[in-house]
Amino acid sequence: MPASSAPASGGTILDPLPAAVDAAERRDRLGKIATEIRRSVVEMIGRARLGHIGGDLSATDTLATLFFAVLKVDPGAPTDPNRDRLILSKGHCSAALYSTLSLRGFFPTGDLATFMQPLSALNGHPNRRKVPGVEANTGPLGHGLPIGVGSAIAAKLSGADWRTFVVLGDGELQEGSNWEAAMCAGHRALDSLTAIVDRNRLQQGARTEDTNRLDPLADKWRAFGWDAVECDGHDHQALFEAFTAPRSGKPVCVIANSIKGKGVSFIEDRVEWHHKVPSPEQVERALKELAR
Ligand SMILES: Cc1ncc(C[n+]2csc(CCOP(=O)(O)OP(=O)(O)O)c2C)c(N)n1
Repeated sequence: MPASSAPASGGTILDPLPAAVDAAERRDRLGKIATEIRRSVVEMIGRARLGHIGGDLSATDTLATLFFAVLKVDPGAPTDPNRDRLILSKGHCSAALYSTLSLRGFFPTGDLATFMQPLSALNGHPNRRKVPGVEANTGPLGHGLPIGVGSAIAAKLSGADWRTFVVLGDGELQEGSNWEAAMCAGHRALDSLTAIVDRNRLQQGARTEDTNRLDPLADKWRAFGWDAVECDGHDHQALFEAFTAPRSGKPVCVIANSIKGKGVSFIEDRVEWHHKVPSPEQVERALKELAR
């Protein structure tokens, strides 16, 4: 287990990384945190018999890097006006977000066992009024980036230096609202805004490039007035560097090349695991592969 401390509310929280760690230690510690998040996702979905396991596991390293090494957030003050904002636009991957928030200390890890249960705050799609650390209600694809643009405009108008990050699915980019938002962000030079595309090349039921081709994806963002960089979406150091590069006067899109289902061999890059649920035996196998 990575460095941890026990919250007053019970369960285990993991400590964020200090700013001064070197690249090797950052990789090591974020890798261990990501394993904990993945284990939690598998357990939650296995218990609830519902969820979107493939997309949860592909976005895990992005969420781990953001919440444990990049975002200026305080779980004790989740609505601090000066906090950075993270919007999970691919809201169907709520299990990864809840696991990350909880392990970071936003709410007790014991609550994760209520995922999808009647009256639980941990619904299939995140709700900002129910869950500390959730910045926007998402689930209907195509809404997170427009909300993120509004957030970045607000920061700019008030002269504040907090940042907004939006995690998008690649299939989600087929929603036209993303491109209206991208055009607006480019026009307004919203350089406090970072969009991250979880580029796992699968969507629901098919490959993105067979459904509605996205490539050349970086060029599309650049044409809308953004900087665009590509990196390995499972390399924590590469993600860290992409998320913390100096501001350039333009919004930034990080295309995080990822594998849907990353970390569990029989789930990786298989279209049926968009929202297939592992059997109890498969949960056991997955947890063995995700050994600490
Ligand atoms: C507007 C809208 N249409 C359809 C859906 C149903 N839906 C949920 S996830 C998904 C596929 C999303 O693919 P992608 O963005 O690539 O996510 P990932 O593969 O990373 O899970 C679809 C079509 C939805 N949530 N919202």
